[in-house]
Amino acid sequence: MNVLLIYPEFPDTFWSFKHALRFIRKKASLPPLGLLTVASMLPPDWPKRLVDLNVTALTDADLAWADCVLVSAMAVQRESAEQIISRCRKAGVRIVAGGPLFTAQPELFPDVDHLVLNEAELTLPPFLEDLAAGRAKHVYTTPEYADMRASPAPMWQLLDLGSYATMSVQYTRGCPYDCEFCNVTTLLGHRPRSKSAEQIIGELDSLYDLGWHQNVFFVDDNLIGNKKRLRAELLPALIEWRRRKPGMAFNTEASINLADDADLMRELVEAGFDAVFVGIETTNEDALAECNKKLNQGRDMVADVRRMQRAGLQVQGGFIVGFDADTPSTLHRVMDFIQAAGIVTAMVGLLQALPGTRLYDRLKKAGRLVDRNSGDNVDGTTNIIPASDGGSVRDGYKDGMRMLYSPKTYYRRVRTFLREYRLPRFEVPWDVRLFFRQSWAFVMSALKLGIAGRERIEYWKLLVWTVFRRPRSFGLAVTFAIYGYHFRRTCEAHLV
Ligand code: B12
Repeated sequence: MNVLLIYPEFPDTFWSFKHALRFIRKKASLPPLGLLTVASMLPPDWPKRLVDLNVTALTDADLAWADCVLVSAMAVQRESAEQIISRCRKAGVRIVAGGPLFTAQPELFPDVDHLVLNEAELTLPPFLEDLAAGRAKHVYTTPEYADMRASPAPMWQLLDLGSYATMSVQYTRGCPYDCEFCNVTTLLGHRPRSKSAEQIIGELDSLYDLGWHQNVFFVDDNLIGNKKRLRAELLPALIEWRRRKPGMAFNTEASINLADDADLMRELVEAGFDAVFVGIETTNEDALAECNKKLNQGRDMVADVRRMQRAGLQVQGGFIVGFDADTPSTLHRVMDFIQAAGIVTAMVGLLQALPGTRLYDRLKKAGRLVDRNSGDNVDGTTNIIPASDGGSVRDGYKDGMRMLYSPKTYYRRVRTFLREYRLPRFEVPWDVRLFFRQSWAFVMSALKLGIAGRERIEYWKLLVWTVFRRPRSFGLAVTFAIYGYHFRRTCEAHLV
């Protein structure tokens, strides 16, 4: 059975990093980890190929080669996924689909032959068994959650590693909290389930052996969901591992209470983490209560962010506006917070209700949903019909985002961050390819942003400031300049 694994294209959005990737001559920011994991669960003797549409085109020859196509997607990739499905139908290839988009809304995909939903560790084996016996069904689903210790290492060999900016691994799934808008707990449950430290070290080893010595994203919903296990098992193993295999820098996602634990922050940095995405959501206490984000209530979150930055962790923040409890001033307060805390990468989204969430069910019952949502919470659209005041937050959203990423505001924020940040001292072995890529990115940024760009004054001001005040952070300053260009392009061109 020739199996073609296809990953649909991401639209040009905040998280696509498309405009930034050109500077480092990469095509995609992250690999399709779900498909690579599923590939490892298929019979070893089936020939397998991967087509990630973010990296390469899908050709008719690819489809002619395939006996079976496996598609994975999240909601934001829906349009591209629909096109793939229709091409497969025309080519007469059997289609199997799974991942968050299909798990949340299987009824939208009657043309898919087999919807293998939830976690493949549980639903793929019965499907494969039925397929072999010639009685494969249309839908495979389960109310159970998988044991991560039985989850195989992703099949990295299918990737063209050089096309990606970052690799990813997954230590845990699930999150102990219960925020009303989040899809994670519906898909993956409240009890964090983890792989063993040996599994993660094995995955990192195989990436290292394939020549990957750069960034790795731990795509956990909340890495610190089970702190005890993290500190007892994974972190000591990572600290020991990087003594032998230096170079890789890690980033991840965690809840704000990370800032309460100085030892944990120190150990994370020692283990190689230098950045963390935190769901801060809003500074409006009423909105935090509305969405049940209890953890963030009653805190001084600027102080929290600073503690993490001083410990050596860059904080990237997720923010949401458009809650019923929001008022016209909410957006400005959130933006003031972002500036004060020096959160360079701040994803400020309009509240959307994703199918499968408690928010979706509540608003559906109240008759407050419109038909379709884009799945991209940073494009200025929403499927929620506003309560009376919410409308005014939305009216200001577009201008607010443009302001947040305007050169003056953005570069000032970068300086605020660099002032606070204690850059960890990682040993990075000399790598000629990395050196050329970084040099190329610097030259390109100097030409595109420093000479041709409308941010030219801010760009040079930042670099000169960094050379004198934070010389070790020079590379980071160039990276931020490039990110800023991407965010600005996205805000200007794609906010609808
Ligand atoms: C990494 C990640 C990203 C990366 C994507 C990188 C990439 N190339 O895929 C980035 C940072 C770009 C991203 C962005 C966004 N993301 Co995201 N992301 C994740 C995250 C944290 C991990 C995904 C992952 O790699 N998981 C590990 C693999 C092993 O799991 P998996 O893909 O789910 O695969 C398993 C099953 O789903 C299944 N499976 C998957 N594919 C297939 C295919 C077949 C054929 C079969 C049989 C089975 C199967 O088997 C696998 C093993 O069990 C998830 C949360 C999560 N825990 O999954 C959110 C998640 C997928 N993201 C989500 C969202 C909403 C977004 C954003 C809109 C912003 C946001 N609020 O986070 C943007 C949209 C992108 C854009 N605007 O361009 C939602 C998706 C909801 C939905 N219904 O689609 C999730 C679930 C998080 C959430 N808060 O709800 N994201």
